[in-house]
Amino acid sequence: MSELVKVHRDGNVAVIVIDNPPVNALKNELRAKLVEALEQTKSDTAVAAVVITCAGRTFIAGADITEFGKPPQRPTTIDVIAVIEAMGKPVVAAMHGTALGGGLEVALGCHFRVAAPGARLGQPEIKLGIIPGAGGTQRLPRLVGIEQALAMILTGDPISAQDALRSGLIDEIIAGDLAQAAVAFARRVVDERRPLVLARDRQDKLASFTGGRAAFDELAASYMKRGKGLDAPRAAIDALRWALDLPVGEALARERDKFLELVAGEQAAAQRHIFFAERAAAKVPDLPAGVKPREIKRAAVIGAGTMGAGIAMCFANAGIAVTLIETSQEALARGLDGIAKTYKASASRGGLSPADMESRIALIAGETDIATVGGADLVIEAVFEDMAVKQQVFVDLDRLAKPDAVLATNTSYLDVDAIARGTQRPSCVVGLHFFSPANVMRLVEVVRGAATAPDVLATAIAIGSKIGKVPVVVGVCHGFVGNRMLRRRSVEAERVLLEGALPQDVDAAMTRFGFPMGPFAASDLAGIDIGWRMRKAQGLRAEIADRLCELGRFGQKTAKGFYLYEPGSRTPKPDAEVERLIVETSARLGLKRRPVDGNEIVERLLFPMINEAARILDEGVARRPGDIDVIWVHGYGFPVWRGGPMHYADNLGLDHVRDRLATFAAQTGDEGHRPAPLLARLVAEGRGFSSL
Ligand code: T1G
Repeated sequence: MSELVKVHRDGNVAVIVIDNPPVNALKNELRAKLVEALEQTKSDTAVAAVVITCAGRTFIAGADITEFGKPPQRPTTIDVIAVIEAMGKPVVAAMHGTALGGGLEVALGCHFRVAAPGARLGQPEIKLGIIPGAGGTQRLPRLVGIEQALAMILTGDPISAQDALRSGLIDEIIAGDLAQAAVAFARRVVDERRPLVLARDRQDKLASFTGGRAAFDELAASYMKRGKGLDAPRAAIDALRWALDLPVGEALARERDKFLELVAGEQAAAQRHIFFAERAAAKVPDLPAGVKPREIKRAAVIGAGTMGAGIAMCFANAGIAVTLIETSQEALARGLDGIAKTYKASASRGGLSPADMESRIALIAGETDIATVGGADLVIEAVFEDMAVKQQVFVDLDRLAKPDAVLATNTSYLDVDAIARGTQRPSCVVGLHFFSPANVMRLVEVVRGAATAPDVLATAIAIGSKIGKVPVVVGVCHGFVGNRMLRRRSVEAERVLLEGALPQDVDAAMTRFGFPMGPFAASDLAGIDIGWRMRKAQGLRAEIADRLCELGRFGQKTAKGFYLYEPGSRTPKPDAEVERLIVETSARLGLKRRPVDGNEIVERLLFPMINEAARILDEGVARRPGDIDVIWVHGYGFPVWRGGPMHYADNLGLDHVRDRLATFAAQTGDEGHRPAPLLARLVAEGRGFSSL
């Protein structure tokens, strides 16, 4: 056959082995070879059954995403499945690793499915802005029922082999040699003359959904909540409804049309961009080849505040023992209580089994003696955002931590090099900037200091992935990448308030754009006083925000900020007192208020930060525009279906961004709006950020 597809016989069973590293993606050539192998084994009368399996670390992890956006080539995955369904002899899919997307759809086309105990099976297409396009929306519900299919397709999250067996997705879990046992399974099927029932012809599971349209819509609505602005969730729900309402052939055709429409769309292109940018962000081209990360068996976190506690949970969630260290028993108890409460809440929502909860809590040890860092391979400092306080902690860590420990700071803004210089081992110091809530937000900015050793950097990236985060390597500057850009947005948000908008106008425009929350509601949630204290320390002033803080309005924690909050409520309510304060401040500053529409608000808040990003790229603080997109999507709620600020700017056209910035510069007199050299250069050359 070929290296991609090999066929060997085991008695009367033919074994088709797919081998397309790293993840056996179903690329054009592979599909053609697979059809060839199937046709060959179909016509071979000595072959009574066929097993499809994969070499390497995983079963087929889906279609080849790099082929999307290009004209589809035959045979398609649908063609492959049609050949399987017409084989006239049992075909068994033997799955290990991650059977995903088109890979699971191929298995759904087989007569039987077996899996290794550690296998995970899923339809993650929704995470790429598409729906399953090779029958998954029709065959999956026929095997597992509508509820399970809705959950798998609308979340895109894989299920375990055990759940797959329980739900009827697979016929058997096989420990040991998968291919061999799959051959034995196939032989049993032949010997027992088991009927060859195709998933597409099954009705029993669909019929068991007796709730009717109302129940389906109610179930579907619960998934729509999380898909704000996304086209794919709506399409996936329609497709699953077709499974209930339409003959399978017609439903499959409609699924295909919808898939082709979505895959050619801007949202899917943006989400593909983020998929590949996430993987690129962890790559550091100038790291010497063969650099090995240090092994992290035990971690320690200094500071049990909101961030420290969340960071400790990340390690426990990944099965890594962690010591949470505080200066006092009270502070430590507060941190540990918060962690227990968070786990209990998750368990009560069914997000965690009681056993898992207990085992994670057991992995977190509390201490008030900083000397206990001596046992840790990685120490993360998460104390108050003050340089002197942080430097003192690092002097202690330098003295107490073991010689090969990695020392990380969770600072959000401060100079990692200055922190490192306070130690005798600056090469062991790196920034690990988590985002609040640290146990939820997927982003970690890995801040590479001037002295950070290659293996320390490699360790920071590896541990970031291990604890389920998306690590993005950035350089040292005030606020690194994300917060440096955020500051541009915050300054501009204040400005449009003074020029004529109100907090609710700005937040409405930004949530319409796709952010989960507007800047002023977000500021109230985090606490306006955090920025206030920082500005005071830097001698800076934000007219409105600082005035609110002087009035004791710190946000949700004082039930007053940019908005009012009813007791026990987190719903922001516009406040006439704030409006009065804003109007008076405009008058005091001699500014004539004017209407500021939603589109201008979006451009005023995003373009200056995109411009700042161009400076950040020019300085090398970020290596790729895609890194910046990943940072904003996973750290700041930038809508994934817009692909991040740099991808969004390219879609708009950089000349438009440049021209608007020039207008803003004239309007505000702010030099920061002058188009950055890189932006001007790209426009002059007719290029986009994606060309970098
Ligand atoms: N196509 C092309 N390349 C892929 C790929 C894919 N499906 N999956 C991974 N890669 C590349 C990836 O870019 C990286 O490359 C390398 O493989 C290792 O990946 C018809 C239309 C399988 C869980 O969405 O979720 O099927 O950076 O670093 O952490 O209805 O990859 O080394 O150059 O992520 O071990 C559905 C996507 C497609 C699964 C492994 N499938 N992949 O994670 O390795 S749509 C997916 C993953 C579809 C059908 C529809 C993960 C993984 P490089 P990695 P990993």
